[in-house]
Amino acid sequence: MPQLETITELDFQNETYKDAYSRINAIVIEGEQEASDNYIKLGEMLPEEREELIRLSKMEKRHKKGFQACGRNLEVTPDMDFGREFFAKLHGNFQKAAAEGKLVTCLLIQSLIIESFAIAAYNIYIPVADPFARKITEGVVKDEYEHLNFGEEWLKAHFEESKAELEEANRQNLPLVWKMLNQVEKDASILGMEKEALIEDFMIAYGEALSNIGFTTRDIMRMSAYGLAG
Ligand code: Y39
Ligand code: FE
Ligand code: FE
Ligand code: FE
Repeated sequence: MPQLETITELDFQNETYKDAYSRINAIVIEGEQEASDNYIKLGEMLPEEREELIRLSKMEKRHKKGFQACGRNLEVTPDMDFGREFFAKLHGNFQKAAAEGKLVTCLLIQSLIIESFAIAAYNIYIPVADPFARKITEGVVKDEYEHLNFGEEWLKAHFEESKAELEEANRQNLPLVWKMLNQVEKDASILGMEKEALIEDFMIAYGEALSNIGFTTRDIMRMSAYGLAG
C-alpha cells in the first residue's frame, strides 16, 4: 500500500516541521548518548565481552554525532530537556538493574527493547528524511542490527538461566515503549512517520529477537501483550 506521506512533499524548512524535529532529534541524540553509556556499563558487568561492548559504545557515540549534524543541517536546536524526559523511566530502570547486578535485565532493556525501537524508528524515517539525514540514518541503522544481534547471541547462549528474568524485565519495560510512542505520535507524524508503522516494525524486530533467543511463539504472544492494553 503506497504511503501518502512519501508522496506528499515534506518541507524541511517549514516551522511546523522544524518544531517537531527539535523534539525527535533530541530524543535520538539523547538515546544514542544513553546507549553509549549503557554499553560501557554492560562492559563492566560482562568483563569477558568488555572490548566488544566498548566498541559498541563508540559506535553509539558516532551515531550521536551524526544526528547532531542532522539537526544543525536543518538549523534546528534539539530540545534536550524533552529528550531526557522521554527516556527517564527506561533509563531509571536500566540504572536500577545495573546497580542490582541484573545483567539480563540490562541486556533486555538496551540490546533488545531500545535497539528494536531504534531499528523501527530509523527504518521508518529513512524514506521520509531530508537527503542529508537519510544518508546518516542509513549508515546508523546497519549498526543497530549488530547491537541487537549482540544481545540476542548472549541471551541465546544463556537462555535457560535467563528466561525468568527476561519475562519479568519484559513485563516491567515493554509498557514504557507504548507510552513513549504515544508521547511522540504527533511529532513523528509531522515528520512523515506513522505510529502504526513504528509499532509494526518494533514488534517484528523485538519478536524476531525473542524467537532467536529461544522463546516459543506462544511465549512471544504472551510477552508482546504486556502494555498494549495500558
Ligand atoms: O541503540 C541505539 O542507538 C538507540 C539509542 C537509539 C534509540 C533511538 C530511539 C528513537 C526513538 C525515536 C522515536 C521517533 C518516532
Ligand atoms: Fe545507535
Ligand atoms: Fe541509534
Ligand atoms: Fe544501538
